[in-house]
Amino acid sequence: MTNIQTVAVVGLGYIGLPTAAILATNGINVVGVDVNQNTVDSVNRGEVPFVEPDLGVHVAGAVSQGHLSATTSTPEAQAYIVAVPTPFREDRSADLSYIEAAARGIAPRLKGGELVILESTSPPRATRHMAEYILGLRPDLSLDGADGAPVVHFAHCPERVLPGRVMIELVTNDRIVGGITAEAAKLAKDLYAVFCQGEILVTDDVTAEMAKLVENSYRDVNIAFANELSVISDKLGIDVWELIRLANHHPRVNILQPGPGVGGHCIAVDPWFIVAAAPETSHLIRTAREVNDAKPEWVVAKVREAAEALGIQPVIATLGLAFKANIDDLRESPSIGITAALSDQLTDAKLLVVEPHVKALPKALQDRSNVELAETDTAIAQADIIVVLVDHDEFKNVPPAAVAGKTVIDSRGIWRADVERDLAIAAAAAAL
Ligand code: SAJ
Repeated sequence: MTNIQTVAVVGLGYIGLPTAAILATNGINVVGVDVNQNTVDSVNRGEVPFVEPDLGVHVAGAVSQGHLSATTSTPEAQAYIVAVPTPFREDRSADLSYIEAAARGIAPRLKGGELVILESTSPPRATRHMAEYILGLRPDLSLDGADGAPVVHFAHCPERVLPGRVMIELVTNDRIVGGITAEAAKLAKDLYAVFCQGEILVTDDVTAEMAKLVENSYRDVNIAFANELSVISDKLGIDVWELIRLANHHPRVNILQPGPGVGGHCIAVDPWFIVAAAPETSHLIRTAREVNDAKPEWVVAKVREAAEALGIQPVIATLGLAFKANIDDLRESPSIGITAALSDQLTDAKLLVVEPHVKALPKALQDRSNVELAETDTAIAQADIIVVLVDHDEFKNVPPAAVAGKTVIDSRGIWRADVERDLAIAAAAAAL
């Protein structure tokens, strides 16, 4: 049982807001803090500023019950959860400036006895850096009570929820809780037990930081394997999705799916934190990043070849801008770079960009005379070349006859993986 009744969640993004909402719907009094006034205003109206299934219901419920509110300045609280971005800099080391800004907001509010949790995905020792930073601003407080100074408890509790399934996974996933001290870990464990039904595993802060990075690197390495197979298969003239489907019938083989590259704010970023921490020894992790980062260029080259083969100034429909299926999150999305490169390289082509989850083109694609946002049906009907970049359900449901006779470059295998659909497309093409 936790004694904590008031929590301030600093950073109301894809992780902070769901965490604030789930704590609040479980009876904790939560104040969300964000530098963006629009985010604060929308949360106070009970609205969610981005797409995440079920989050809206939680936020609206928590706000109307009076358990959740938002503000731009950090209030006093018994516990603080920091969920701010940790991007990487040009040299691929982690940028901790958002954590430091959050720490500057928290430090003046502390009296001693509080728990400060870092949830942001962080390089090894970031939690210690945050603790030292706060105690540097507040030398009257301490980590361990030396000289009788009041203690502040620090822990790292990485989130592992999958965008698109956040409200389910927040409750059901096992959770790692790493304390700088054993007492900090215990306090954090008790707080997460308010809503987490999975196992809560206790360790130290640095192991918890690495566990999170390792999980995402594991996935990156495995996606790189699938992406490399897709390039090899193309050279050999075989269908990689058929190949993977067959290989995965082996009881100990489970190959992931190739795509146009790896996007999102986690898997494309976190492995670099490991490489930066141990550059001499992170061969496989670095190579996986390079393989995945090279995939968008390969897709662009495929489209250019197809355009040359057609010998016309083609209309190209690019399906999807999000970094993965059925979400509106465009962060680090390979589709954006691919679409921008096609616009730069195929200046005579017309690009019809389809993304059912956004109302406007992102900045990188605005003000380009050969790019416009279009509906799925219109783009497919007008296109000579269809490039599938995201496996949104809306694209999966396109009837086979609609794409018959067109050149399809399907980086996600949404149509090619389905043999029956292939046959239906062939039949529709034969009937043309
Ligand atoms: N992707 C593929 N092939 C696959 C699987 C994914 O190309 O077989 C691509 C996706 O299209 C996307 C990228 O990889 O561009 C990442 O997508 P994802 O669904 O694998 O992961 P994220 O980034 O949405 O969420 C990950 C999750 N981590 C793991 O699965 C180990 C999630 O649990 C973490 O909480 C999240 O990162 C995070 O916040 O770190």
